Amino acid sequence: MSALPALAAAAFLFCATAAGAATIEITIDRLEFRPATVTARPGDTILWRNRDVMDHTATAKGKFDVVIPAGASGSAVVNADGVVEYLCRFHPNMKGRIAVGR
Ligand SMILES: [Cu+2]
Repeated sequence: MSALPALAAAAFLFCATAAGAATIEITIDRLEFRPATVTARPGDTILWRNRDVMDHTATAKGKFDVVIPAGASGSAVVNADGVVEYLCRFHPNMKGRIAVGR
């Protein structure tokens, strides 16, 4: 998807300017987000690595919609406090949760 380089660039710029922001990695393996629940701070980047042979998404309505191609990765920055529930649009049984707090 053409949005991925832009996202990666945005993430890079953010990391270069925001001291203390972290990157939280989530692996997608056999139709599961692992770990399914993570905690983050506002400004952190969530990085999904897809080990499956099929594409997935990480989609939270109104927040982010990241396509993660087979064997590749994708990322999104979480900004607001609160719990973000997301799923894969292609496999709605795949669910994850990001608890964002300070
Ligand atoms: Cu999927």
